[in-house]
Amino acid sequence: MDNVRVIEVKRSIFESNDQDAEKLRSELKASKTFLLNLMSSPGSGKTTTLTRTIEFLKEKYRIGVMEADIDSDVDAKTIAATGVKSIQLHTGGMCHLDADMTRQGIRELGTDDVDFAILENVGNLVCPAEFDTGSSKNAMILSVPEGHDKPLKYPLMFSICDVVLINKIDVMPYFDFDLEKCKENILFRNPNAKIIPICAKTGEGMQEWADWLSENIDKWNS
Ligand SMILES: Nc1nc2c(ncn2[C@@H]2O[C@H](COP(=O)(O)OP(=O)(O)O)[C@@H](O)[C@H]2O)c(=O)[nH]1
Ligand SMILES: [Mg+2]
Repeated sequence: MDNVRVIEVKRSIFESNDQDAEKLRSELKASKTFLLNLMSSPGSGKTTTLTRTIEFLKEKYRIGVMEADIDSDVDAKTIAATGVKSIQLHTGGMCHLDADMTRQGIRELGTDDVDFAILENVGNLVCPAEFDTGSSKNAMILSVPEGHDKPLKYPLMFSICDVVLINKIDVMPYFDFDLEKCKENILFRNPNAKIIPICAKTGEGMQEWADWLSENIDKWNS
């Protein structure tokens, strides 16, 4: 396969990331590009979920994906294989992206032919939650092997997300994971969170997730 484009994104020179994020959000709104910021710990299933999501939505939207990592281009190659536009962002060792780093990625991706842009943020439940990327919506994945207590341990991440996907529900029988307790813990941190249990491996729950995205993308781009 052809090599994907790799962009080295540099840390923001702006003092206020929040202001810069608001600015990026309004630029994206004006260009009718919905940006999803997808976060989670490493290995919880971001790339697998995105691959499935693209299958559901690529006929309806022009999709572009930014894969952020400290190094490597493996995720961008996986996404490129689905046929959508995909670029790799390298963060130079940083454990998150800020709004200006996201803007550098968006510039490379282009917005003229993208109405649904996705940022797969760096795998981490702490730092990415502290930096508004300018996204239209924030989503996170909590996978079953991580445990149902994580909303209690990483409050900020759960409180800033519009939607929480509970992934790997196929392995629930092998783990001491209480789905109801997990939902309760998420809602304790964020009473407005939309919670969708999914299995990225089998596709279970993906229709509900795709419907949630469609509704929000259409609202943003109208
Ligand atoms: N059993 C199971 N494994 C999954 C599921 N989703 C992802 N995985 C596996 O979890 C591992 C990490 O997935 P990946 O998408 O690379 O996670 P990322 O690091 O968050 O992007 C891979 O081996 C996937 O095949 C799922 O729903 N069920
Ligand atoms: Mg990944």
